[in-house]
Parts: sequence; C-alpha cells; structure tokens
Amino acid sequence: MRKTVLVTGGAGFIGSNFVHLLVGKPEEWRVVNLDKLTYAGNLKNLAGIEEGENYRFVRGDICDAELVEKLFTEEKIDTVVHFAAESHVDRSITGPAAFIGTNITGTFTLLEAARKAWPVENPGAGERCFLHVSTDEVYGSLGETGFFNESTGYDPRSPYSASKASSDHLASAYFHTYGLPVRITNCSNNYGPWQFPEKLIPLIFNNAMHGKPLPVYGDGKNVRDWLYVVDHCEAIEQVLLRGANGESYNIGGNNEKQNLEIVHVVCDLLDRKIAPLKSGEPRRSLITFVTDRPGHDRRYAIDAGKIDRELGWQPKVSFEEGIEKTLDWYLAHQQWMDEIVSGDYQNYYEKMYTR
Ligand code: NAD
Ligand code: TDX
Repeated sequence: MRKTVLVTGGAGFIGSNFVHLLVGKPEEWRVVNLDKLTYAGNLKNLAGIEEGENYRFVRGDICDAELVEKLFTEEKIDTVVHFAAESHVDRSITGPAAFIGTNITGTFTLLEAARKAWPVENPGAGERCFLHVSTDEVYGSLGETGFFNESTGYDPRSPYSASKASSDHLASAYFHTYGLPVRITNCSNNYGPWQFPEKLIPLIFNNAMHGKPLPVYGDGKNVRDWLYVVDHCEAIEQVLLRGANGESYNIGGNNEKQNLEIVHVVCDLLDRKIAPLKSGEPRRSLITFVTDRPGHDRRYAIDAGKIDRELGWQPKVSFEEGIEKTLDWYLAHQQWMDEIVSGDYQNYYEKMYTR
C-alpha cells in the first residue's frame, strides 16, 4: 500500500535528494514536503518536481504545532522522515539559539503531533513510522582508532551535536513511553549535489573555482567518514521499509579521510577538469591554514555493520566515483551556486511566499 510521507527539511541538501528519490516512485510514496526555507532551504534543489497528486510543498516551521497537527490529519500522514534542522556546526558555535529551537523544540513538536494523530492504543498500527535523521556527531570524538556503533555512549561536544543528541533522546523516549514507532539513523558526513556551500566540499569547490583562499581549520588532520548522499537516501528508504521500531542504525561510507586529503582531491580534480589557476599555479597553492574550530572533534568513524547485517544495506558509490560525480554536478550547476553565494535565491522566496 502506498505510504504518505511527511518529509521535513526536504528543500535542504539531503532532504531534496531524498524527495527526488521518493517522488520517482509514485506507486510507493506520496510526499508532503514541509520546509521553512531558511538560508539553507532552496526550492531550486527540487527543480523538475511538479506539485501534484503525489507531491505537495508546504512552506512552514516544524515548531508551528498548529500547522504540523493540521498536516498530519489533512494529509493522513503515516510516515515521517525528519530531516529539518539547523545543520552547520560553525553556526551553532556563533549562534546556538536557533539550534535549540529547531532541532529540539521542532523535533518535540513533530513527535507530539504524531502522538496526537496516531492511534493511542497502537500508534504503529498500519505500519506507521517516524524516522528521525541524526548524525554520528552525537557520539563525540574518537582517537586514532575505534569506531562508533549503536551502543556507543552519547558524548556531544558542540551546540549542534548536543541539540541533535537531545532530539535523539526525545525520539527514543517517545518510543519507550508512548509506543510511537520511532526509528533513528545516525549518519556520517554526506557529500553530493545540492549541498550548501558553507560545508567543506562545496565551499572548497567554490573558492577554488574563483581563485580564493581555501580555509583549512587547524592542522587539517581531522578525520571524517564521507558518504555519497544518494547512498544515504537509499539507506533511509531501507530503514523505512525493513527497519524495526525502537532501533537506531548507524550509516557510514567506510571512507575515512583527513580534511586536507579532501581539499587536495578537490583541487587536483579541478586542475585536471578545467585548468590550473590563471597564474599557472595548481589550486593547492590556495590552501590557507586558519584558526581551528573551537572544540573541533578530531575523528569520526562509523561501524555500519548493523544496517548491513539486518537490512542488507551497503554504500554503492566509492569515494573516487562520488567526488567525481559531485564536482561534475557543481561544474554543471554553477548558476545554482552563484545564486546562493550572492543571496539572490532568498529574495526570490520572499516574493514567492509571504506568510
Ligand atoms: P541542510 O541545512 O542542508 O537543510 C536543512 C533544511 O531544513 C533546509 O531546507 C531548511 O530550510 C530546513 N529547516 C530548517 N529549520 C526548519 C524549521 N524550523 N522548520 C522547517 N524546516 C526547517 O541540512 P542537511 O545537511 O540536508 O541535513 C539534513 C539532516 O540530516 C539534519 O537533521 C542533519 O542533522 C542530518 N545529517 C546531516 C549530515 C550531513 O553531512 N549533511 C550528516 C548526518 C546527519
Ligand atoms: O572551511 C572549512 N574548513 C575546514 O577545515 C569548513 C567549512 C570545514 N572544515 C573542516 C571542519 C570539519 O572537520 O572540515 C570538516 C567538515 O566540516 P563541515 O563540512 O562543516 O562538516 P562537519 O562539521 O563535519 O559536520 C557535517 O557532518 C555531520 C554536517 O555539517 C553535519 O550536519 C553532520 O551532522
């Protein structure tokens, strides 16, 4: 039976990739996309998707209880995939308040709406599901060795990760207390099309294209595990289809890289794909070491064995393939990037939607 999914944050980076995936399967999914269109939300990420029988876009705030409750009943929502969040660690350091509002109160508002809309005696009946999308950052920072698994204790260290950890705990509490059919996913760093150019890979791409300095925090040796965004979206779909309520699943790319390695790869690929800088120098010459991020987590690494064993999911796209696809996509969508960097896309929404 076709499911009606409330996707929150579906105009952001991962959310829009996920909406593209589901809208391509109209027999299986009907999508209601609720997004506030903050600085990070961009309807151009959803170009080519028509509003219609299996897709509706609603501009709104997940903290708006009245709106969220209305959507649950009006649209007969049986599935939630909750992406909407303030997602950038650096912004959480300079302005944590929005992270508390959206990531904690927003998640609480959605959980409450599901609790009210779904049958009290058995909220999971009819294969309902509330999938909360979270991050590996809730586990804190690793030393040189070891991996995060689903039993690793939470140890968040930035306002962003603390707000995500808090929302994970709320989601889990609603499973234990009210029997809400909650599933949680904790994923590593995503990259791919439509990522906002405040994040490492698109920021380095954009600066490297324009011959601007490439800021590398600290010594550049912090390690992240990188996953191609479409692989993440497919993992989420598997958790919806085959996961168990009350469980959490770690999702990772088995692809640890130091930040400096990532910057080198982007520089070298651009030198090869277009040309070195006008000066004739390679793009690596733009690398500039800058002051470290306060509390910068040293290393993240995911053990994604559980989702492989239980749901048969593994990443399909290697880093070599994924980064090439990603840079080709950014090269083909430079107008998309230019509009964001100039801020033009925001003016467009203010004209289009006034609430
Ligand atoms: P993003 O910043 O690109 O997009 C966030 C989206 O949420 C935007 O469209 C924004 O307009 C919307 N939004 C923000 N506040 C809202 C509110 N109050 N009401 C409604 N909509 C709101 O984020 P992303 O990188 O796509 O991340 C999506 C989710 O995945 C987040 O929950 C994040 O914590 C999680 N995650 C991200 C990564 C990653 O590498 N990007 C990794 C693991 C987990
Ligand atoms: O200019 C930069 N220079 C730099 O050295 C930027 C933007 C980042 N960095 C470093 C900081 C990190 O070690 O690169 C690494 C990646 O940084 P981000 O792209 O900001 O991602 P990160 O902080 O690792 O968090 C991301 O992955 C986990 C997402 O933003 C989160 O939403 C997700 O939960």
